[in-house]
Amino acid sequence: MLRTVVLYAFVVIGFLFFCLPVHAEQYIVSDSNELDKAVKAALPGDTIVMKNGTWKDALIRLNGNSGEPGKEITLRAETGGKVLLTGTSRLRIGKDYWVVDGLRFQDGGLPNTSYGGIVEFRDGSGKHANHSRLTNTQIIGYNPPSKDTDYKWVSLFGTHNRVDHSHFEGKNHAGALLVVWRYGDTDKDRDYHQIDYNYFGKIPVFGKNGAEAIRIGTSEYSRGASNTIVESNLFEEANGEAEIISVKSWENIIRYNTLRNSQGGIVLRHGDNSEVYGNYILGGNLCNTVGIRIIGYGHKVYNNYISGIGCSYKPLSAAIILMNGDPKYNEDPSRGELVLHTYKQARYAEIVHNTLVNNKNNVHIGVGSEGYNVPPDSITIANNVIYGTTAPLINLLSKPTNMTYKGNVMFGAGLGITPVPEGIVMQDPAVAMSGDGLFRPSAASPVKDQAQGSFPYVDKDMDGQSRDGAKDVGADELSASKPERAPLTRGQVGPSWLEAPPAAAPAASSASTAAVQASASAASANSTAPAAGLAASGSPQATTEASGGSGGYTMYMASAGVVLAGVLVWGIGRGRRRKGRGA
Ligand SMILES: [Ca+2]
Ligand SMILES: [Ca+2]
Repeated sequence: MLRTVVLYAFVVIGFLFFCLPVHAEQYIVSDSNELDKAVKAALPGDTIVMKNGTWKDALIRLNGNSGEPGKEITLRAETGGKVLLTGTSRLRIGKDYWVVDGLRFQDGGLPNTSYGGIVEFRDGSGKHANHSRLTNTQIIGYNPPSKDTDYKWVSLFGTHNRVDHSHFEGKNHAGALLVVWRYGDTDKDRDYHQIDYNYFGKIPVFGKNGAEAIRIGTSEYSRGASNTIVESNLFEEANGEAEIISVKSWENIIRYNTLRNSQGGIVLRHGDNSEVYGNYILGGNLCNTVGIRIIGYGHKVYNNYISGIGCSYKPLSAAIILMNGDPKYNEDPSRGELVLHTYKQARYAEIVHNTLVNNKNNVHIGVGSEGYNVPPDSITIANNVIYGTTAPLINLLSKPTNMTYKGNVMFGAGLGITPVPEGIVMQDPAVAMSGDGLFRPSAASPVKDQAQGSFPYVDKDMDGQSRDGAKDVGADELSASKPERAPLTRGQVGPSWLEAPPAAAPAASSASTAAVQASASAASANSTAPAAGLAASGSPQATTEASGGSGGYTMYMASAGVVLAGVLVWGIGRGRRRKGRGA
């Protein structure tokens, strides 16, 4: 009887105990010493709060415990944007399941390469972070004294890390801004990083290679999959060099990004089987702007809207560029020494359902330096709308082999291929500028329902609207359903604490018959809330977290649990003894 009562009490109180919110400690720190102590002490679910103010020359090393799935350890600013990291301050995330939230790097820069980069997802060589996250953070003009000093602003190591809702502006020196580092090409070397809802802005022309906004891999490890996703980022005046996003590995996804007035493009430089879709590339008629440049095998390029590319004829400034291969390229060790740094042949790409409108240069096929004479092969160009006034719409700089054209509608200038191949119809697509500044087909457009062939992965359009049974040619499906996305504005990306400048009004609208799609979606992008104000406390000691109940109460419940466990053990022991006596 007593045992039953004890067990019943245990079940009831134990149930209450486990229903309580998970207790988490909060450490409030005001200098680097306190921060280091808190890092050592923090356990899964805990939060370290950096007090508002200026932190000069701080080296933040997150090298204590790892968090756990759903119980990450968070390092955050007391108030988003109010923790100012200056001088040579930098951050090393060296453990798994950490979240860094709300920091601001400004009024600083690293004097030379011995400092490493600004943010690294590792704490020293080989000590990589996994499943960790940098969010809501800003790095502004954190430049070295000499523009030739090469360091990265964010280096991703490990796997499954995320950089999101952050703001990067004003990088003027050598070195890609954000890099995914790879060390092998096997299945174990897949990265699975996510880079999303960030702002990349005001990167001045650097004048040579090595000033990409994002680079995924290197030629050395370009024969394996990274599986990195770059999505919903906004690039404005990211003019560093010809490659804004440089893909140098297999199986990456580049989608839903907006590139605006940026003198470069999305470049599939190395590796195979990447997908580039649903991007808005708006070149503003600037010189050296690029849409998507393709090298390697098996890429899918679809639902992209590309406009305003180029100012005059340049082979390397066009909406879509298919490069020639270098005959010296060799990725097969059985055929001799590896030569990976040069150009692989472009093969098997599917370039479908894109809309190219008002570009100076549209499609360039077979671009390459002297001696790069392996032309694109087995490329499919299908269901694209090209509307432009500069001839030729397709410029064959080398003669490709085994081209497939299907269902394309092109108009406005000479095609550049005679006779016009089957699969290209020279016909006015009847596009007009819509209220959102994008050229869209009218309801009476001949592109409606006229797509050819089966491309099952194109099940949505550039707006995120479903394709109907008879797909429209181009990136846009005429649809009455609510669009999921539109070209990104600054208010949709970057830190939640950062006030976006007022969005520029879209270009003056001309008469449009596609008004049904004019309303741009304003899907809220920011998923992280700004750090709430905290009670002032200079102590690095653990304080209690508002959502976790009082520490005293937690302590009481923990004690109660221990007592109950003791009672249970006692009860079970009695039961065993009874059984023993009866045997
Ligand atoms: Ca349709
Ligand atoms: Ca649509």
